[in-house]
Amino acid sequence: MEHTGPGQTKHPRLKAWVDDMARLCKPARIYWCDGSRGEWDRLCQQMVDDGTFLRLNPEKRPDSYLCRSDPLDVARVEHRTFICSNSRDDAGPTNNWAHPKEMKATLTRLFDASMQGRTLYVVPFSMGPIGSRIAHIGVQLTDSPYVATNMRIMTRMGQAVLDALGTEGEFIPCMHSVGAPLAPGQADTSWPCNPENRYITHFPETREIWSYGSGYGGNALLGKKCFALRIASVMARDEGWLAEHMLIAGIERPNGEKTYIGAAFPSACGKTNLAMLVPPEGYEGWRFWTVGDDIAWIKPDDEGVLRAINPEAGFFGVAPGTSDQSNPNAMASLKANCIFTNVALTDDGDVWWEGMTDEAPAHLIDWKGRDWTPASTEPAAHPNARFTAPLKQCPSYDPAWEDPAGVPISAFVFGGRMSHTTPLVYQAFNWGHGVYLAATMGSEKTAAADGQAAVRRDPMAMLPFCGYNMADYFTHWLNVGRRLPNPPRIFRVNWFRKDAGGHFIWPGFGQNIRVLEWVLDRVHGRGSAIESPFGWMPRYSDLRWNGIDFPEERFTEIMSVDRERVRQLELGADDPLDQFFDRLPKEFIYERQLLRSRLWRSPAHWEPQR
Ligand code: TSX
Ligand code: MN
Repeated sequence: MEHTGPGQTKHPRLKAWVDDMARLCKPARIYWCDGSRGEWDRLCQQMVDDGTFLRLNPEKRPDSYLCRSDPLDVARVEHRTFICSNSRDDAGPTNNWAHPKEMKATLTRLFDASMQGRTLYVVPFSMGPIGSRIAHIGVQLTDSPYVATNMRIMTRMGQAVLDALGTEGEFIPCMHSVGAPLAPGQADTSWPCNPENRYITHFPETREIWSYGSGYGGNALLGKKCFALRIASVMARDEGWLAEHMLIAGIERPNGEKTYIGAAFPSACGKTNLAMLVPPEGYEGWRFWTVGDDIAWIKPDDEGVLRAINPEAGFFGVAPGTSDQSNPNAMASLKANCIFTNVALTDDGDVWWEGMTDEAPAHLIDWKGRDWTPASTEPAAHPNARFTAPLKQCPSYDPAWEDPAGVPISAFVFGGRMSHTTPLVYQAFNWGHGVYLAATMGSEKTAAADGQAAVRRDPMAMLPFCGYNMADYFTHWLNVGRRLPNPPRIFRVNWFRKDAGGHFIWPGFGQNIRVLEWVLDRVHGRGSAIESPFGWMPRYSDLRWNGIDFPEERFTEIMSVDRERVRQLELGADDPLDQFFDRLPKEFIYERQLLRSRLWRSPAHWEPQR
């Protein structure tokens, strides 16, 4: 097999593995990536020539590309995602499971000659700053140049990683094929994939990833959800650290005090917007710093301080809804050097998506390549259309985002979208209570009809991303806190409370910093609070209201608790913890009883007093 490409390694085990896999996949050639600018240019040009990429107007979006996927390959495929541990119970009730031997047999059959007629790209990548004690290396073999170019933005990719691996460094092997071999003379498509036969598989015991049939997002950029969350969560359990679905942000007060938080939200809660928050009027002199918008690797240091790195180097964000109003820092990050997938194309060679501007352009090419006008019935961009952008282009990027030591985490914030049953903010009584709050968090399905929106439980926003039994994951969280002399404080937030008229009560976005200021006050032992059935809550006077007109009645409304409604939701017939009964930590049984007794007290309607 012909090895090409500038990437150089002296790692015999890596070379042997690549040769083995090439013998299985039978690509036309092997290309070792070095991650250089010249390589990026060549791969992008090649995809432009093939019709996979469209070069955007260099005056509007320099060095940026539009890519349209197959309409059948537009999102992560959770029903085709498997955790292949030896025991089914180690995957737990919330993961698809397959026996590793059987899955390997299936995959070996599928990968056999799967790369025929294509190039096998060797993509060495580091999750986290190269050399950091919290970082880890992976090598992805893929037949998708789209994946190779996205990985250059999303990770530290190329020769520096091969150098760091040396002759015997550890790496996570990540196999990926779009599952569309080319017979001799067969014409390629612009987005090869295999929608009928997709497998996103994880082997937690041997720490391998095999992905087949999809070229999209988390199915294909294996450093992200597959490695940094599913496999890393297993490594973290075994080694005493945390791999979390969290943004990392630093909040700096005018006096220079800087405090870092990790925050977890289920999808459709505006996590990327919060990661890039812009302080509003009344917060002059405050700075908000972005370390990461999606994933945090968090490890105790020698002093017992939790230190966090962002394992990624870019944003793979949902485009629709992103605008200069909702997230100006994201919009600024997208000015150049980006890949846009499944967005619409404007007549002057730029991108557009729903929510970017108040008014849609008079004419567009939609994400399927068809003419589009505001009269069209379908959206111009796919609702899961994405941008891939370098983190360094974000105006709010933290100077410490590449610090190999990581940043010290003082608070964990857990949020969801709850119209009625969760107050704006409250603090857990202690670590164990906080882990219980995080484990029972949920979010309303936005698509649900009026009235009682169904709550989708998503513990720690990790439901689709934990590589082992979620009940064991709860136990691991409890254990991590027990070993820390001063564990981070834990908070629940909810930006999405609605009034009787169905309107959002809280203005959200930049105003959320008022809530975070109280969080910081609590962390530093300054802020005052009152006890509620849920936890410690701020009174109206505990938040700062300069620069905004938000009356006390509205605050009371947003902090109130209808005990019966919460009882129905949290302790009713379908208790979210019941499915984990056999492995549930004992502490959770106590927390559930304590919550029950607090909710049973009168008055039925709890609200904060002055
Ligand atoms: O991202 C959001 N955040 C977090 C921002 C830092 N969104 C966007 C929706 C999620 C994809 C929000 N939407 C937030 C929020 O805090 N809050 C809301 C609800 C809301 C929407 C509009 C208004 C107020 C609240 N007001 C006006 O549009 C004028
Ligand atoms: Mn995510």
